[in-house]
Amino acid sequence: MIHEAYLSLGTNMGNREDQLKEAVRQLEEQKSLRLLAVSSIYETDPVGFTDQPSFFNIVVKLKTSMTPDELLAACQEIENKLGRERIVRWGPRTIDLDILLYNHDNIKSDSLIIPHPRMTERAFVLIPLAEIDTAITLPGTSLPLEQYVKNVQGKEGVKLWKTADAFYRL
Ligand code: A4P
Ligand code: MG
Repeated sequence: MIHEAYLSLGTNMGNREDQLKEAVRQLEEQKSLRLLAVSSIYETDPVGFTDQPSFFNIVVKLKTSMTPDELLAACQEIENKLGRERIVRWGPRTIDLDILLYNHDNIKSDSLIIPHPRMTERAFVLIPLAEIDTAITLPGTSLPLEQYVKNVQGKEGVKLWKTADAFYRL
């Protein structure tokens, strides 16, 4: 079975563009996964723990035969390879990969919640996601993504930093 998923990637340590590029490259190298789209890079004000440097955020869309748990493991392996250290929850990180959506599934296990529970409150997720796919709806709702983007707070803290074309060619 082939599944469609969206990931959110964020980093606020070191060379942020290089970290994103390397993470996307490592996703592309996965055998059972194909990237369909990569958003532009947005420079974003930190949300949650605000006393930390600004982030670079992107969203990617992919097709995969992996189960959600396998996809999470692949994401965590990439985080580990790129030297992610977990020091402060919501704090600075070399790279964070979160699964936003997996088909139209609602998943709740000890290790995984999909859709990502905070995605609809986060402009740094919704804006790059809408750039890839304005028309998608979230599981359990009929509201188009555009509507969430319209309502979300903190859009002024999300600024286009590099266009998708200039950042990464699939
Ligand atoms: N987990 C559960 N659901 C998921 C999912 N859908 N995708 C579990 C990925 N992981 C999921 O994550 C902790 C655990 O969440 C994992 O072991 C997995 O089993 P983590 O990545 O180790 O820890 P974290 O990233 O510190 O926590 P979390 O909850 O991912 O943090 P958030 O909520 O993603 O916040 N501000 C800006 N501007 N840009 C950012 O990218 N990121 C955060 C991180 C805060 N502020 C930010 C940004
Ligand atoms: Mg995370």
